[in-house]
Amino acid sequence: LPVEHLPHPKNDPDSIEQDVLSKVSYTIGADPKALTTKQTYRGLAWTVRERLIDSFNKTQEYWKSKDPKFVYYLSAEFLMGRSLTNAVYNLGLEGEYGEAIRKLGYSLEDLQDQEQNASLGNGGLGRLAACFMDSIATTDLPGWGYGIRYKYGMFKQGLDKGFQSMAPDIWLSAGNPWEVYRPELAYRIGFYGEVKDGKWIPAESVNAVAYDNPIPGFGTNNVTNLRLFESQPVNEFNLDFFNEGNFDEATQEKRRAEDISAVLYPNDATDYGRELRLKQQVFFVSAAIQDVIARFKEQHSDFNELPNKAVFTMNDTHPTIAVAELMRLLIDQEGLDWDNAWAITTKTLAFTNHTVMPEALEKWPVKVMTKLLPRHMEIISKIDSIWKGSLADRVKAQIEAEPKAEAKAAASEESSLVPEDTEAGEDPVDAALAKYGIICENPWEKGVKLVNMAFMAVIGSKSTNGVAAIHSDIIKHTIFKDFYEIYPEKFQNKTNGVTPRRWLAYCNPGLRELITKTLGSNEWIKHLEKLSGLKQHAEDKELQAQWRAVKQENKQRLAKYIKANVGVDVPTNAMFDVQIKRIHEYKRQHLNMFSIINRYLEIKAASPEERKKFVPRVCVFGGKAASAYYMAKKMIRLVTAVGEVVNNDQEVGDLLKVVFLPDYNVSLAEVIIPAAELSHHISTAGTEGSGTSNMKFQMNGCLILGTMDGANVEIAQEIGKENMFVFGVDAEDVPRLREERKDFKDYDPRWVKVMDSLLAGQFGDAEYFQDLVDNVNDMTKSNDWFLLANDFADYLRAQKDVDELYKDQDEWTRRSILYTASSGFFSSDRCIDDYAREIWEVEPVAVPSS
Ligand code: 26V
Repeated sequence: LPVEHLPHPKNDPDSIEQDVLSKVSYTIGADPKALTTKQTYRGLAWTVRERLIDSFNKTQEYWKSKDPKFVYYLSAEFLMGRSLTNAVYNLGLEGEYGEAIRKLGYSLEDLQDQEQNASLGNGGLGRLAACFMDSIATTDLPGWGYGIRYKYGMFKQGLDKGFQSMAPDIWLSAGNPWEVYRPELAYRIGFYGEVKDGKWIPAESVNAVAYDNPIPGFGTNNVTNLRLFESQPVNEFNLDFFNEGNFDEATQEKRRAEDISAVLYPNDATDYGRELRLKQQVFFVSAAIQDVIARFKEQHSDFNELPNKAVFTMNDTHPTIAVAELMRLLIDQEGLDWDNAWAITTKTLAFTNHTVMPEALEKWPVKVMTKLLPRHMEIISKIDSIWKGSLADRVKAQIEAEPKAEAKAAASEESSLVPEDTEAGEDPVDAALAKYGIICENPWEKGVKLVNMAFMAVIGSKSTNGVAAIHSDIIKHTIFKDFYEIYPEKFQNKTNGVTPRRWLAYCNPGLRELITKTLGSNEWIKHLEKLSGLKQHAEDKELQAQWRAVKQENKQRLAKYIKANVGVDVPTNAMFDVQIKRIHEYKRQHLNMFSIINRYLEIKAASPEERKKFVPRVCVFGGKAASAYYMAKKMIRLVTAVGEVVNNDQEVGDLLKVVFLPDYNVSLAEVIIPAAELSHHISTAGTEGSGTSNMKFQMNGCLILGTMDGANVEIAQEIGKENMFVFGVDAEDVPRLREERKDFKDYDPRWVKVMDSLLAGQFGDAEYFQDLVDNVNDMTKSNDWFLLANDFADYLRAQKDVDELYKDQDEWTRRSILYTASSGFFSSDRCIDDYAREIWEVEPVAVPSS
């Protein structure tokens, strides 16, 4: 076949323009003489798609010829956001496309707003996966992502009289030019049924069908792949049922199958344990592993080679069924024996933990697992009994080695396998097994057994890592203590990073140009450590003035967005103070709100003369609350309720504005972050895995007000702690402070005033806010688990430091430049390189220019 004569797309502006008109006519089916903005976007996107596919094909072909080791990133979430701008810039075609679009009468900005966000994730974990895809492509690593093509992504959030409202995210309604459907690539996934003579006969099956999403790297020819699976019925339609007049049953199999990839679980909080969610997990994990094995077998026959050709990263507990699934496929399908399969599995899988919050560590009821996945449950039981045997032996050996020590005394030792909370008289072996068994009893429901997925992942993989230095340290000594003692070499840290393309170069064009001009080149976009060259210019008044001008322009853009979306006029000479993230008690948006209420009360109490001394602030919030998370929803209402009062108070005027921007998502973050001057990362120390927006704000020269938690600790190291606004208790003091309670009336008088104002109904419905107040005060209830009352006074002290510094704009700007200059370490390119060298053992393979 004369494939060499296939025309490749041409990249000069005229050809692109022609191409867009052709796509608009023949792919979109629109009239090129009367185009809407939306149609133009769609036609344009199709032209970009062709250019992506062109490089994608070359990359995959080249990799196949080289047969390198690949990393496979298994993640239930990929929060990709929009693709157009990112693709055009990463392909290096911004000039050509810019001109072509101008000729069509538009700007890239007009068109990019037409694109729906791909919101296939909840928050930090999903966005991290998306940043990793960008860095894997950019650093030329042979690596693919695997996940689920949810029909409905993260819900759309609205405000209804100040309360969160929810609507489905119908993101595919206008088609999706960024994916390539592969109907011929389908894997069978089984559920239920029974195991007979060691063979599993599923009672229900679906097809996992592939969609490839090409991921372009920046400054490279490489275009890699995010392969997402859709669940389809094996039998589309049952004609027999139909002929009997039973239409519902005729389509039942189809509906049941489609349910699996229908919705992203919006539960960034509790509510685990649903059978459909376990189905989703095994669905995409099994499809991914089958796919990798199929490609492996095209070129190899000896499975002992698999660990040299493939490594899977399990992104949190969601894909950890991979341990049992890989074992099952190797044993039942490929005929390997247990020991051989186990050796391969534990060299091929790696596990990343993203949170220590116990509610988020998935534990599946043995009953659910046995019913849905009987063969997997057999395998898990065997893994569990082998592990328990070895743990018991080690505990016994440890006790025998210290014959005089009582079990209880031994338990208090730092290096004991016996849990610290072992009761007197309890058998220390039983205590260790009960705490660290893969299968263990539900502490809240006697007799109900659970599978601890995180424990299985640690046992079944070659490495376990946390996502920031402090977090990796905490998991070694808390949730995974015994595992760490037995396998210290398995534990690593990989501090998160974010892609500087999307989160600086593309979302903040003004700053991009200024940085490039100052450094004399744009190499920093691919080598972010080069930003450190800005340090020597931090005191340059000329640069400071230009730096401020860029920020001012970005603030104006955000002010316009605020006016258009929530109708509030905000003063752009005020400090833009931002907290955007999922709404959670541990992230403490309410602590921020209490300080805002305090500020409001202080302004109200001040004389007109004193009022002049206040630094005006615009406080911006954004974030979604999980539907079942009662307290998080109240926290949203607290923001809007205070906003309603403050924003309409003539006495306060432009000194304080409080806005909640609904439907926080990736593209909204791209508008907010470049405009922010102060951002809040104020979780109770020890609770936030890493945080990644802190890095995005830092890159964009936004100062940070934060606790010594997650990656804040390392950000403080990079910029110098004295340049960050740090407050609050340290992680190691948290357990003690949680025990040592005092009555809230004994706390700072400003705290008491804030609580009183809420309970007096100064911000509306006092009754509604009662349990929010109780939650951080009432000694008989939650006991202020996240230590808001405790940290409040120090938080106000830090807020005061912020105000003082803002009055000195030169010093503020110097720090802002320093933040950007010190952000090189937090590039996801650095993070991916660390993973590649220290965990994955995968090397770059760059596609040569043809
Ligand atoms: C968190 C929580 C918190 C308490 C209620 C139950 C619950 C359920 C799920 C989660 C999220 C767990 C996974 C996650 O998104 N972790 C985030 O991962 C980011 C990327 O590593 C990291 O920056 C965030 O700190 C971490 O929360």
